[in-house]
Amino acid sequence: MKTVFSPRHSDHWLRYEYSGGQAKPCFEKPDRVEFVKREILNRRLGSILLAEEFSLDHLCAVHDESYIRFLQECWAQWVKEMNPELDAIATVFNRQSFADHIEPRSIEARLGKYSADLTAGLGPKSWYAIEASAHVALSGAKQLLGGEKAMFSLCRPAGHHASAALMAGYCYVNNAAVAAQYCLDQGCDRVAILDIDYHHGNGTQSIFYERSEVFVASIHADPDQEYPFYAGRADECGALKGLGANLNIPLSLGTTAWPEYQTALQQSMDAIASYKPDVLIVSLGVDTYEEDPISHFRLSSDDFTKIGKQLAALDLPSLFVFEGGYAVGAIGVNTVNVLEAYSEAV
Ligand code: OKP
Ligand code: ZN
Repeated sequence: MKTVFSPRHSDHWLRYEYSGGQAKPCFEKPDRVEFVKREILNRRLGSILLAEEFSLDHLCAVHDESYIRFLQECWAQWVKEMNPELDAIATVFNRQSFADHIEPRSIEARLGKYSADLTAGLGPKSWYAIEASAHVALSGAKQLLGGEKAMFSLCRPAGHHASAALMAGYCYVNNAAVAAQYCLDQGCDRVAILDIDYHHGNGTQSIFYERSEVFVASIHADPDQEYPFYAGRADECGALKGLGANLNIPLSLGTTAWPEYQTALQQSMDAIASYKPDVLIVSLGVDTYEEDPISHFRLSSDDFTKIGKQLAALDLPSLFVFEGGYAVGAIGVNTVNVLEAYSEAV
């Protein structure tokens, strides 16, 4: 399996993340994808291609133009109005609707308008990494439509918490959604997205919630007890034309190990098989790992091999898009275990 990568990912890094009333060093750091890249080379998974450039239109096909403009302009405005020594991060949120139609002037107000929470900030060059990450996903999709059986887009930053006009949970542009929309624009009739990151892919769900051409399935920690908290319940099945095209499988924190996970994976695969998509996009997070520092599932490194093998049974052209995973010592092994087992089984 070939991988697409961009060195520009390292333009994005933040000083702190906030949780439990505290500023802490970031779990989401540039090392993550460097470790994955190294393991791909060590295990000879396949060649590593550099991302191609794409028009911004592909990002605006799933995101509001005003939001993309905000991502581009944020840092320069933050430097003028706030403190260039600190990360650009929201402090106020519009939870009423009086000014919803207004593009705010000040950067504090714009940050609040386009942030769902305090888990996504911007640094001096973050936009360049965000754009490159979307290009990594688009390049993978292009290769797939060009005839590759499977591709890995080694995206960073991740995307699955980003919705049409909100950044959240380390995510800015929804790379998997951009790739899915690209596949439709290039002639696919139906695309399935399977999100196996530990956290619910609330951004992806919201982008396609009312549409039938994209089936979205997610297996994740029960939002009753885990981020993103406000989405990911089993009764969220899609709406309007998208009714029936969204599947959530929440699993319990602490107790979910391979037997429970395998059953959920098979259930999501059966639903995808009956949807009969032209292509499958897998939002691949490996934060389901037992030693992940922010997550609470119990998958072992060997279980990731089983995931790859099981997914191969769908026998669909598949684009793997990288999402989360924070146990950097094992992030490469776990990710390549999925991809290698998939390649060997198809
Ligand atoms: C991104 B991805 C809650 C802290 C929230 C944000 C997690 C973002 C995960 N106590 N942490 O899906 O791996
Ligand atoms: Zn995650």
